[in-house]
Amino acid sequence: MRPSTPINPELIAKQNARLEKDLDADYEHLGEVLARQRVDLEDLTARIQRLAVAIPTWGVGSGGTRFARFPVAGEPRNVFEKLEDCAVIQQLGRATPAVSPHFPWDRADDLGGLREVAHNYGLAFDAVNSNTFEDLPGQLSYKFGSLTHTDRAVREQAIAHNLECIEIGKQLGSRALTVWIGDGSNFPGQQNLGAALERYLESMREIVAALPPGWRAFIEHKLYEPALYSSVIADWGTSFICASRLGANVQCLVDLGHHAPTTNIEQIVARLIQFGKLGGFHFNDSKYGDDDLDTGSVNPFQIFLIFNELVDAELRGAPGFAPAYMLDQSHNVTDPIESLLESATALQRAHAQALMVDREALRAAQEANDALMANRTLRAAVNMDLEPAIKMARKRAGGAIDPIAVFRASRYRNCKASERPQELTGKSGIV
Ligand code: LRH
Ligand code: MN
Repeated sequence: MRPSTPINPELIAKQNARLEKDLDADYEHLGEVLARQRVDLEDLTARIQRLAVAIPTWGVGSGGTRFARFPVAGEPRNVFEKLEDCAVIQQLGRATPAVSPHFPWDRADDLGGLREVAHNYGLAFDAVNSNTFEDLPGQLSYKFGSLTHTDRAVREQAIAHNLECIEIGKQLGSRALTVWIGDGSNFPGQQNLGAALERYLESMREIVAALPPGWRAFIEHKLYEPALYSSVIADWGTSFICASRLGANVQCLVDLGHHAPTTNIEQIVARLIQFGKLGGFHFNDSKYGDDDLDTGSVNPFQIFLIFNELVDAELRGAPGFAPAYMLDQSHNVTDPIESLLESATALQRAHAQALMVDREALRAAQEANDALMANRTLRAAVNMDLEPAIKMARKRAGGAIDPIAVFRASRYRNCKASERPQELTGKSGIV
């Protein structure tokens, strides 16, 4: 059954028709350039088409900071409207066939209906995200933590929520649970650092024990925020040790914004691949902290260096290599749909450039300690203009050659603005 399409397919066809001739010429030229490097453009384009990224449901709404939130007109008010917006991103960009939901933000009484709606949009559910960093009315508070709280009753509440997320995920066809906790402390001495981690492991054992066969649990580390002195799962090392202790189906999730600014994240990725513990990513970009900016908008070279490690692992068949690629961004000043379209393309671009790395030459330069030639070999790939291949991959998959132009021409945002009246809450916070 053809997925239902929020954007009129004729508009995509009309816009593509105007751009096709130039694209074909650019594509042919790129083919000649790559042929001289013994690279088959058709093979590259096919590999670009195979990259699948999941959209965070919370990303199609406007983000915010602790100071304020400026909602975009017509932002989605429930999970069904979020799926509709995710379907626009998939229809135009053809790189995001899955969504990563967050509970209770995406709660729905009819989960079967939710799964069907997603299916009708051609969308599957990637990892479900639990939420034990916000209080719900009538619940014990997570003010002093959740899975690591000193009070067993609070830990049990947090464990039960994660088990509920697994149950929801099973009904949605998901096969992974992402566990990020904000647990930690704001003062030296406030928390017994060792005991807190012991409580974490004790709680996670109960959650991991409830994972259905074939499921994975992703541990997401974060240096700071909301805890401002110590976070229980602050870095990849802690995440790695816990994942190693908790079982083969427990892996580490790397959110790019969860590291100190100068951290060498591509090396963390290489380490996690080496030891079979790379579960997946929350891609975004940042300048200072967990800024959740658009992927590739600040430091596109870093995304390329990460994909350089991923492609290397893919080509050498690294054992247990099956990372989940997900975005996790917060859009404060752009249209979330446009930002997510551009971010998915940024991942396609980094992946394509990493596929262009002459790995034989790189390995030879590395073995010969020819630092300049090694670095030059990488930069040669990142300096390649592979846009014709990325556009052709999109067009051949039924998408728009220029998704942003089609999105704007569709006036989708305008019609949602009238369709989805907003009650201005004026409250701050990321969602
Ligand atoms: C924490 C985080 C986590 C999500 C939340 C929306 O900073 O990255 O992945 O649960 O953002
Ligand atoms: Mn994240």
